[in-house]
Amino acid sequence: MTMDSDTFQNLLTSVRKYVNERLIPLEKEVAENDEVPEDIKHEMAEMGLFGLTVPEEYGGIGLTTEEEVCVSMELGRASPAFRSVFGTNVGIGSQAIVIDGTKEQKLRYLPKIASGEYVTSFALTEPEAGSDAANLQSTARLEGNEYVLNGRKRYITNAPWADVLTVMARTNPDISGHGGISSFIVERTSAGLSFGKPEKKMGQHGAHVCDVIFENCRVPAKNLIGGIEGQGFKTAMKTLDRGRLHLAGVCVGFADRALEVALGYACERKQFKKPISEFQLVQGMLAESKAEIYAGRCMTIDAAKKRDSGQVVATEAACAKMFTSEMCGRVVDRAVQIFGGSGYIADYGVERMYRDARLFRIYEGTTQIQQIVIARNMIRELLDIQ
Ligand code: COS
Repeated sequence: MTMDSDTFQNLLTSVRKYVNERLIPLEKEVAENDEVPEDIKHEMAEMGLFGLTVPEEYGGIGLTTEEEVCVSMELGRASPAFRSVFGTNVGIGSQAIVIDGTKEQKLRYLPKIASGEYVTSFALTEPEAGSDAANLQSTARLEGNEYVLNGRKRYITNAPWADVLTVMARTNPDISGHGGISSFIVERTSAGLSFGKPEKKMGQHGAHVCDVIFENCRVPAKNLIGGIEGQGFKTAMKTLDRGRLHLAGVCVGFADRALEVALGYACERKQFKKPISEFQLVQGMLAESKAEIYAGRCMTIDAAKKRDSGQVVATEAACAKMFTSEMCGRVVDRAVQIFGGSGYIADYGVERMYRDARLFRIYEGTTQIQQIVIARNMIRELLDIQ
């Protein structure tokens, strides 16, 4: 169900206020401590942020994709670590259940995901299967009324404190490609489940990733997502389509913030007896950034609208993720350039933004994977017509 426009505008306004007044002032502290304070997590739960995309009948806010990307553009303005607190619940951690879960699975898990009682993770990537997701090697063998999972997942966001993970594993070892993969809901308390140590990362401090290890991990058969084996890869791809749009919104928001910071500095900083914003080469950087952010915003909203109208948006989601993450990298790079020497110094903040933005081009599918998705879909469409 779509929210009425006044209620939605109120939500956007309160998220923007929260980002400006509460989150942005805490960015430095979060980066230095590598930790988002507990009270922030509680406030986010109270605001309903964990349940943005969970349907209302399961306790969430049930935003449309278009509404979701508008919210992610607001949230994206703050350090990505903040969004990461609830980002997996809103995006890839919950959507496999929302999109393909059985009624029973939805009833059991979604209300707790929406309230923030359960934090979720999406466990697809493995040490030997990152971009080539259909080649994953983790196994799930049916024994009585349980699946026994073995394998290792890598760089799993929020895994250090995830209560529930959606996990892709191979139920049929005779099928080497995507057809042998199924997806599961795995609870943290499952016997045989353990976690690696949190990784030290280049940026996005405060957001944590680690390995997830399955050693004869026992999962009830009823936790097979959708109750059908062999559908796990497609569930993951559909989940990523929505996740990539969410992330595109985040990239637009983050780029917008970087430009705001760069513009403010350019108007303040004087060289040759006048603000550097009066120099046309600086203006060129500001103008290019503005136009690119506008393009990214329009593209993301258009793709989200198409998804809401029922269209398959694998191509559009890949275009939006690719364009906005690359665009964000360029905008943040220009922000550093406008700051000059200060851009390289930690105290000014843009140095952190530069490191934080680098991950956007990698996670939820690298730019090169988005290119493959886009090109292949174009070729398939052409061959279908012929
Ligand atoms: N929605 C629904 N179904 C989809 C789909 C989508 N978005 N994308 C692919 N499928 C289906 C295909 O239609 C195909 O089904 P059929 O065989 O029944 O026709 C099946 O899934 C396999 O698709 P495909 O042949 O394209 O799979 P490949 O293994 O060749 O490649 C890529 C798929 C490379 C695109 C995929 O592995 C991928 O996205 N990798 C990156 C993973 C990623 O983003 N990792 C980041 C970590 S998760 S945060």
